[in-house]
Amino acid sequence: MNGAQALIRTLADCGTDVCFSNPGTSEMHFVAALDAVPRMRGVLCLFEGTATGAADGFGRMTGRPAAALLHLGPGLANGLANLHNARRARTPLVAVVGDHAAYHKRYDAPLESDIEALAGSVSAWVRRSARSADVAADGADAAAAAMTPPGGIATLILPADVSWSEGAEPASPRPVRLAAPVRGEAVDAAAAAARDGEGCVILLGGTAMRRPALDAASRIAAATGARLLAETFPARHERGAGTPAVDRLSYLAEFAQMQLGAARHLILAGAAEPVSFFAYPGKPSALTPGGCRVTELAGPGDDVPGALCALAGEVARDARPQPRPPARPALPGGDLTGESAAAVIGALLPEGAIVSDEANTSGLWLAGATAGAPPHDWLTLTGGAIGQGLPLATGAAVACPDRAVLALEADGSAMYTISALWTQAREGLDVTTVIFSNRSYAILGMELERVGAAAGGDAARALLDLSRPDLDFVALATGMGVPASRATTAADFAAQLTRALAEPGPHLIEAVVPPVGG
Ligand SMILES: Cc1ncc(C[n+]2csc(CCOP(=O)(O)OP(=O)(O)O)c2C)c(N)n1
Ligand SMILES: [Mg+2]
Repeated sequence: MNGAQALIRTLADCGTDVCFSNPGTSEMHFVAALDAVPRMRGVLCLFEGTATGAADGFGRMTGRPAAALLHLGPGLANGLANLHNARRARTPLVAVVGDHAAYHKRYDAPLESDIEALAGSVSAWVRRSARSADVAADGADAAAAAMTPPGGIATLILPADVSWSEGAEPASPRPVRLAAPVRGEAVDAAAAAARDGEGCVILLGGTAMRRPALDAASRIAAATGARLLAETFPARHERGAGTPAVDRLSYLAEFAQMQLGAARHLILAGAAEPVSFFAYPGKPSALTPGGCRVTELAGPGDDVPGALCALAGEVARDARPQPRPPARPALPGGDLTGESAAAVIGALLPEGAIVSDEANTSGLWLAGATAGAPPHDWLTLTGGAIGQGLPLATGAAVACPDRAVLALEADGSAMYTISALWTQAREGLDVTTVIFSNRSYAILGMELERVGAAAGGDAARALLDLSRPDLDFVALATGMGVPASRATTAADFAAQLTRALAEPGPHLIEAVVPPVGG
């Protein structure tokens, strides 16, 4: 057995049985080994950012790592932005990066580069496999490292000669360390803070954004009057009718400060202390109100659900969770805007849907319009690096073939990784993509003013404008095998979304909307 075959068998044994791939010459033995190990599903992605974003979506939905197969330093570099988002999401993910054979490296052939340096910027674990006899053990270690709480990226650098040399054998899966147990002192300190009632905010993040943690948090809030808020960009938020309601902290620091108000206590449950997304002249970077005491109940690598349940046991023994009642907006008529599109989505969102939200400014109304829709999962742009939404939806659909996946995607962001549509068509994935076509980098128009830059002149505005020519997303999608249509009224949009959700396979709707504030 050669190294590649042993590695792939081992990864599959460890639960890593999908590989989002964009291979090159140095990965050819890995590619060839896929036929020898049919348990590993290779999924072709036409850009590495699509492969890494899809692996992120898969990992967020399954809780186990997908692999991304990348071609040397340049392939890894193309995938880095979505690996950055995956790192922020704390998604378990194994990046397999092919490299030249060891003896070839000293010739400095054109694709030679510092892979370790690139990998180090996003990875919790990096190893270069030295021999085919070791590569399976390296793969097992990589899968375990990716799963080590809170979850992270394990990068295995795979030299071509390690792949092709014989003498390898599969290795067995490694035990994975459990999340750090609940700390009694932290629960006691949080209990004292929570008893401050309305003066206390509990900031939820990571695994606190799902059940059973959400139910425990809701009981604590019901019993004490403490307020629940969530981190701005959670990896995966379980929400909708029957689930306790938790508002997310606003992206805009001004609003986030209002939400935090004059809190005297901030309890962190799986979330970091809140900070402004960017620096703005004369504005604070840290958003914790002055004089507010911060108590960490549980960090991201801790047993966050266990800690919230323990806290509920202390302060909310008899309280019950407060589920959000079912409520859907009525289907609107009239113009198609971000607001009316959100109402249509809220009216039609299927039960069990997975939403990949990169709607950006056009998504302002989505949280409100979908809050009482049937239960669903909401995936957000954890690391702020745009171009995540379409790949993320692709990986989520591979992970959950029985669930409807909805990608709510801003036009500018869509263009970074538009090739994800082709993978959706190739794999027959049930993804409905809504492009919010406002023909602009609208948020940057707002940021131009917020940072206090000189009022945008024509040259500045031209860099934020996506017209001249207008992007034709219907043509782009159909050119990649995804049936598509364009909606310009709320009624069109409702009819097209109804149809897209009812039919299997991928669909795209270009929703032409005016820019927010424009
Ligand atoms: C990888 C990466 N490159 C660039 C940016 C800077 N950036 C932030 S928002 C944005 C434009 C977003 O436009 P669009 O996706 O159309 O959303 P809209 O603002 O129009 O709602 C850009 C270029 C970024 N966040 N990440
Ligand atoms: Mg836009």
